[in-house]
Amino acid sequence: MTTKLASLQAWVDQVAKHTQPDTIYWCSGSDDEYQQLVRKMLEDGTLSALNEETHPNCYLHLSDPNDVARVEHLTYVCTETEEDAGQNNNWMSPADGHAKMDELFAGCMRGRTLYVIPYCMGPIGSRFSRCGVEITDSPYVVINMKLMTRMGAEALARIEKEGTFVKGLHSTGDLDPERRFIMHFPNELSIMSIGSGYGGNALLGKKCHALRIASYQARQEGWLAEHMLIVGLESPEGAVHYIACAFPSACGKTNLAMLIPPAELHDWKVWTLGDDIAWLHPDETGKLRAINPESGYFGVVPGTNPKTNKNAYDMIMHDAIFTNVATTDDDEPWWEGKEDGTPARDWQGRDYKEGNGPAAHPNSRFTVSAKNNPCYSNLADEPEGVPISAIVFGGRRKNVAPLVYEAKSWEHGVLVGAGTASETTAAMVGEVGVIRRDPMAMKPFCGYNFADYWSHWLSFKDRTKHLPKVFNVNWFRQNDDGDFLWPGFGENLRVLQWIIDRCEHRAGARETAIGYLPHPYDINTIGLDISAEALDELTSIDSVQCRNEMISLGEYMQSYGNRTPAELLRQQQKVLKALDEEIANA
Ligand code: GTP
Ligand code: SPV
Ligand code: MN
Repeated sequence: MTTKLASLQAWVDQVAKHTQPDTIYWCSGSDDEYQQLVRKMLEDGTLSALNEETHPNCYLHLSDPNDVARVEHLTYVCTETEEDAGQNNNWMSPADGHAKMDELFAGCMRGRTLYVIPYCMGPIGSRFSRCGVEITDSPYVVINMKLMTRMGAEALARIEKEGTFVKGLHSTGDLDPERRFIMHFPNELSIMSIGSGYGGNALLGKKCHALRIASYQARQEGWLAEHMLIVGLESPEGAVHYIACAFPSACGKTNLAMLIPPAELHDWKVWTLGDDIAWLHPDETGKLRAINPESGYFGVVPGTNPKTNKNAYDMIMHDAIFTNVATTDDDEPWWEGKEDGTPARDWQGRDYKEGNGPAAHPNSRFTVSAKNNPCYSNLADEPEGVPISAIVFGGRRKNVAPLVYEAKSWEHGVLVGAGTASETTAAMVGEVGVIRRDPMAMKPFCGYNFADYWSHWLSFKDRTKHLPKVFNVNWFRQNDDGDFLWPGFGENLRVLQWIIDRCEHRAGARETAIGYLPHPYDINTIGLDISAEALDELTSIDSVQCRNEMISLGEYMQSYGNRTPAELLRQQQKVLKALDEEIANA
């Protein structure tokens, strides 16, 4: 396979000349090709086979111990001016970015194979989908892209027809963190990534294309590219509502997207559309419609067990790639929170010893095709996507944020999204458990200035007649002993039920300064083991804490200077004033 598209051929030739690979291989995306690459990697030790009986077609990859998560400090957006990238991004001028990357890429593929991966983000036939080509020297990236995207011949055919595509150049380089960079050139629709073979740094269709480049394009073209799951919730009456939820990395998207209803809500059905990324477009009827650009999952392994997420647990029993998990004596994958088996070797391949830290890396991941998911929606391939009833923001907060509340308007909802803050997780390199601002869960992924991004969000007021309602959730409130107040996982459906009932104007709430909160009795707790005190705490707010939070949000938004939309600051002042009144009346 090669291509009849001259611009693509010219780019591949030029990259090959610069990086000096031994061989060039055009990926067809076939199952045979996948198996051949797996065999090659089993031979050279890049992969090892897991227990064939319990985990057919499952493989383990242990990455370099220095290369286990996204590297936000080495991720850059190269726009003409620094202002356009915004303080939410690291910036380099396009000229400097190119100079740096050209130097690092020179000769980097000597002795290696250059793989050309044509891919399509979104259903092949959808007008909302966008194509790209990733060039990589990592066969591990190729097999992951096969599971995560619509990759190969069909994508190439669409690229040749359209003539445009996002160019993604990737090399694992020498894995030295000093020579690792993930660089984006949004105006050129191009990405260059070197020095990492891990997840979001290397599978360029995902965060680099479908979020950073796509968010930049979406602003120019009037749509949204977001770090959101998409899930369909079918009530016992057969009505289906689709909701899109933006939670920061490792804060519960995959789990919510394939939730299993608790016994008391057994007559509800849950359908997964996507677990990480949503592309949202206003349609002709004034609704917001969503597609999932991906076709597989790169999900957090630790914590997955038959009680927390049976769908995910079953889904990764076959045809899955495990990265950085531990293994048992009989080569079954093992991780913290699996609640079955004992580790024999840890994620670095060493004999497991308790003093060496967790057996599986906290950011160990599974890669599987969405076809493995027992509740994959039959609308996931629908070219027009699904209409969204509610947008839900959330984060990991020990305190301050209640279990759930509803924003008072679209503009207020944008403030709620902009105010998302969350404890950091192992998904990125750095300290874990520190609260940081993560507006719309897009801090690592917005390809341009956040102030312009907030204006873009506000602009949907005029673009879209039937805007979704906006909510905020927090599954991670803790008591003084550090226990979670809310059981989470499947029980989260009880909160989603309230959200849907609010959309249908049939659930109660009380108005507070920060939005509409449920009374404790507005949440369906039939059969739920939760104390009245815990439920009271989950459904109440501390006005003084909220006021401090609002003040710090105001300072944060103003730190973006005069690009910050005045409307957002007006919304913040309004909430602040209401909180002052609440405190005065207390
Ligand atoms: P990314 O793939 O990094 O974007 O993450 P994600 O948002 O998809 O997070 P995921 O669903 O994989 O969850 C991350 C971690 O949070 C896992 O260890 C889960 O077990 C845990 N988790 C998910 N949902 C809940 C919940 O409702 N309650 C609690 N306590 N933990 C949860
Ligand atoms: C995230 O960090 O939000 C992920 C995992 O979804 S990665 O693909 O590595 O970015
Ligand atoms: Mn993510």
